[in-house]
Amino acid sequence: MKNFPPSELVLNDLGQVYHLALTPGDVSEKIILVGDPGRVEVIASFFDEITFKINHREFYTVTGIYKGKSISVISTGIGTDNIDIVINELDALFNIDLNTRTEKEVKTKLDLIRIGTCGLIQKETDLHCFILSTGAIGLDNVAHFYPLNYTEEETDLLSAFKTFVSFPETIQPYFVNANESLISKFDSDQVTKGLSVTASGFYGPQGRSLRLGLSKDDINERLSDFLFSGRKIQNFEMESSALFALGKGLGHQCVTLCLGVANRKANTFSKGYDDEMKQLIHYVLERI
Ligand code: R1P
Ligand code: URA
Repeated sequence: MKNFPPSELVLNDLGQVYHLALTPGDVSEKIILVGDPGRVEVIASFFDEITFKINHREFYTVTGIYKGKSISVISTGIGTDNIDIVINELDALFNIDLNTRTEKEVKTKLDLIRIGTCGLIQKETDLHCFILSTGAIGLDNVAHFYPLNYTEEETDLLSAFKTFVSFPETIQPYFVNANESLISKFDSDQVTKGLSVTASGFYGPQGRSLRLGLSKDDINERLSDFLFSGRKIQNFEMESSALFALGKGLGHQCVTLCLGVANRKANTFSKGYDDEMKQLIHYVLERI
């Protein structure tokens, strides 16, 4: 059986996984992931009881009970590089015996639900709408480091996307669907379903131009016009591609719901979204 040495499976002096500072039993099998550590407290304020809390770097974890269900919420910080850490360490927590450093025979399948904010790229989509990501096009590179299998539909969509939007060869997009069973829990007329583009930055990689300008300036136009089997791109955010890819590769169920806080076509940004974010959190908590 494969043994994971200290350089690969990194544990601190307390036996906790290195970045998240968690030990088995600290978190539930239903986990809400958020970018902003401040959003953890907001979600925890909905819990009837808090059973565990820890804060290390940008990774703030709270476990609690919501209407009889045990749920954890963890902040990932911004970006797919952090998602690589969070998903690998959460999977290790459940599916590797941290004492013997060997893979467990019986695996635990996690529900990983991201609640985020996003930039809308269809002009007619209103600020503060809820976007349910049915799949994510990754403009980051995290998934390329793993031996992942893509479905025929994922491969076809990616190839249509690469033909429609031409990127420099240094950018190699990938595409992964969210989990069908989680999508069906959140699908209603309160959400707009669509594809997400996961960008490797907030400014240039999402077509924002400040002093430095852009090497490729028509990208947002092309993204908003892309259509594949009735699926169009609704938003930009910065974590879902790696979440869906690594989650699926490790056997977990993943999905993302985001609140639209910018409309890139209308050149608008929310003046405040605390109440709408609470409504999205409530919408999610009631369905998991
Ligand atoms: C950028 O402002 C951040 O907001 C979005 C993006 O994905 C990125 O992390 O999500 P969160 O609000 O969850 O952080
Ligand atoms: N998050 C993003 O990644 N982009 C936006 O425009 C807003 C939130």
